[in-house]
Parts: sequence; C-alpha cells; structure tokens
Amino acid sequence: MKKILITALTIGICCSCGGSAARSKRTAQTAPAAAQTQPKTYTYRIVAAYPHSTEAYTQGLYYDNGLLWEGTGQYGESRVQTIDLSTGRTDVLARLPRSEFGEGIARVGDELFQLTWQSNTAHVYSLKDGKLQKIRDHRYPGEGWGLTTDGTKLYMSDGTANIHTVDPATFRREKRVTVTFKGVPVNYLNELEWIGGKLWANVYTTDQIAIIDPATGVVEGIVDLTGLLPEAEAAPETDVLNGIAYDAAADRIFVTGKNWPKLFEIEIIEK
Ligand SMILES: [Ca+2]
Repeated sequence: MKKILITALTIGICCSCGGSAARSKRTAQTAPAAAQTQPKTYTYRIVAAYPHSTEAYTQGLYYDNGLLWEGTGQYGESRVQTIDLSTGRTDVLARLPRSEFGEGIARVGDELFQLTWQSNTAHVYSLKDGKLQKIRDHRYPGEGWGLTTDGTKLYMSDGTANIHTVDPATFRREKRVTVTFKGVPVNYLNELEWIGGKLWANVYTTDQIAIIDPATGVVEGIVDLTGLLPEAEAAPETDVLNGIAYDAAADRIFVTGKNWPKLFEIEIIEK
C-alpha cells in the first residue's frame, strides 16, 4: 500500500531536526525569510495508555464525548468504529466495500465524513443515536489521506505537502496551503487534527507530528514521538505512527499508530 510507494522517505523535517547549529546559521544567512520562523521542537510524556486493536490500520481518529472514533484502511478491512476509552469496547458502525481503502474521518455537526485513498470519493454519514447512516457521497480529485475540522470547515491532506480547506456541504475546495518547514515543503502529510487553532499532522513514515499554522502552512513546531511504542511491544503487523485525536474540553491529546496494540494520551514538552 502506501508503505510500498514511499520506502525511502528522508524529508526535510528529519534532516532539519538533526541539523547542526552551523547548518542552521548557514541556512539563516542564505534564506532570511526562513529564519523568521524557527519551529519549536517538543518531546512527550505518556499520561495514560489504552488498548488499541492490532487489526485497526488507523487512518482517521478523533475524540467525541468519551469515545474515540476511528477510520481504518486496507482493502476489505476499511471501517468506521468507536473505542470506549473507559471499557476498551470497540463497536463497528460502518464498513466500506472491498474495492475501497478508507482514510481520514471528521465530524461536522451531525455528519461524519470519510475519505478514501484512491477512489476519489468522500462518504458522508448522518450521526444519530450513535449510529451511522450513509446519506451522500462527494467526488474529489487526487488522493484522500487525512481529514479534520475546525468545527466549520474541513481540512484535507492528499499525500503531498498541500492542505485543502473544504466546504462540508459541497466538498468544494476553497483554499490550499503548502506546508513548509523552514521554507521547504513537507510531503506525505497524513492524519490531521485541529488543536487550539493549529493543524497537527502526522508525517507519513516518521515518528514526527508537524504543528502547522493553517493560514500560512508554516510548520511552527515538531513533536518527536520517537520511542512511543517500545520495540518490545511491536509485532510483525505493527506499522507507522498515525492518528491524532483531541479532547478540547479536557485538553487531552491521544495518538496511536497503524495496527498498534496501544493508544496513548500524551503531553508535549518543549525541548
Ligand atoms: Ca484526527
């Protein structure tokens, strides 16, 4: 799947995080615009750990009223499900046809949106009494990767460095920003979350989350989650970090990965 397409990802984020002071100074001299935005770097602390299904190839994740809503991928295994954090119970609410590979999910009002990877289709479900009923589809160009919302608009990634602002009523694209880290585009933006007015994005195949100014696309911070899932807990099916959810009422951040056995609540700490 995607992993096969992108096996040698060495993006600017990784290189720049490990860059020396001398390199940074040289960059600043030759690129004054980039010097204006020095991204912060964060490490993390695990607040709590919860079970997560190793059969869930996490592509979309958000929090709502004690439940984590998860959209999963893989052909024949793509679904929308809820995970009750207090009991660990998982309920499958929708399944995609075998021909579709599920991607990001987001809720706006009483509607849940689900992207597909290469089917150019977003499914829209009505949310009533904790159940999903499909009510319409929208078509869009290119691939579907991550999806989130500020409560009004949708924000969608497509595997490039671009984030599209999308009207949920029509699925028309209203705006596009290119996400940059020190002036360099950041490709493979994956699962998304809206946290405190910023866009958080998993960067595919890395252990890093980019914190992005949604107006400009500038990466203002990097959260380095290296080591979050200990090697001893990784299984053959364990895949990359993906999935960010935010409980705005309690200011809690949840992260997990594709087929990971655990889901974590974390706090971030500036380095
Ligand atoms: Ca999310």
